[in-house]
Amino acid sequence: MDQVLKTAEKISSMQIRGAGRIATAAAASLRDFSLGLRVQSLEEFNSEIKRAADVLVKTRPTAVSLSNAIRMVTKYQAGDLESARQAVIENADRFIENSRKAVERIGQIGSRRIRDGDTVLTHCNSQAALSVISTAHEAGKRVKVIATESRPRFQGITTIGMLDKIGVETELIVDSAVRSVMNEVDLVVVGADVITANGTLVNKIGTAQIALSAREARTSFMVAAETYKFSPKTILGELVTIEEREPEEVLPDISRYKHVKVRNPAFDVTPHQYIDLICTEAGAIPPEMSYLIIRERLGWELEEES
Ligand code: RI2
Repeated sequence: MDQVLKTAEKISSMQIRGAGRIATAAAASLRDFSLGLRVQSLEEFNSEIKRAADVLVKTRPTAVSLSNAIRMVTKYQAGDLESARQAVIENADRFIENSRKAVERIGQIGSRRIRDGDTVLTHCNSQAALSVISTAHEAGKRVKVIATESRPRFQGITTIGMLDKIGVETELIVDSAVRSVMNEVDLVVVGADVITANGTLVNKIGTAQIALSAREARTSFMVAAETYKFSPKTILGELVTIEEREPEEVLPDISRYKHVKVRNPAFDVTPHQYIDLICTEAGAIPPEMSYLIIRERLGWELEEES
C-alpha cells in the first residue's frame, strides 16, 4: 500500500498533475499494487484493490479522468486470484497505451485546424492541447503560441518550456492580459478536466473568461480532450465538484492577515455555447454531441450506476 499512498500524495500535491497524467499514474499504481499483492483469496484481492482505488480516487475531486481510469482498471470478472491479478495488469496497461494513442490522435485531428502562420493561445498545461500545437509544428506549419501564466501554480511556465524545447516560438502573458492580445489570436486551444453530457467544459481556473473573451473577439475556441475526460455521471444529473485548494497557493503569508479569506478554486465552468469544437481521439465534435461520446465510449458505466 505504501506505493499507492506515495502516488496519491504526489497527485494531491500536484507533483503529478494534468488530468491525463493523473489518470495514467493511478492506473500504473493499481497495476503495481496488484503485482505485489500477497493475499490468499480472490475476496481479499478484490477488497485490497478496492481499498487502493478509494485512496487514489479521492486525491483530486474534479478530474473525472481519475475515476474513469480507476473504473476501467478495476472492472474485471475473474474466477480466481491469479486471473483477477492478470486482469488488473492488462486493464491498466491497455488504459495507459490507449491514453498515449489518444493524445497522439488528438494531435493529428486537431492540428488540421491550425493554418500556417497562425497564433494560438493556450492556458495552463495540457498534454492534449500541446499535442495539437506540436503536431502542427512538426507538419511544418509556422505557429506562434501565446501562453498564460496560469496562476496560482504557473503551469504556463511548463508549457513554454515544453514548446521551447521543440522550437515553437512563444509569448508568455499574465492571465489578465488575455483580452489585450485576443485580437491577435486565430485559435484558442485548451485541455479539459471534465466535459459534461451537454458539452459544458470544466477546466483550469481562468478558462471561462478566456472563452468569453474569445467569443467577444470572434476567435475560435477549441477543446482538446481524450474521451475519458467526459463524465458519465452527468447524464444522471450529478454536478461536477470544483476543487478548492489551499489559500497558501495564492498568498503564502496569509497567516499575517486577520480578516482576509483567500478563495482558490482550481477550475471553472465554460458553457458549451462558447466552444466551437471538442477534439477527441474519436473525432472532432460540436460540444452538443458530448452525450453520444459518453453513451458510445463510456456507456458501461451508466448501466452500473443506474
Ligand atoms: P491534460 C490540468 O489540471 C489543466 O486544467 C489542464 O487543462 C487539464 O488538466 C488537462 O490536461 P491540473 O492538474 O490531461 O493542472 O490534457 O489542475 O494534460
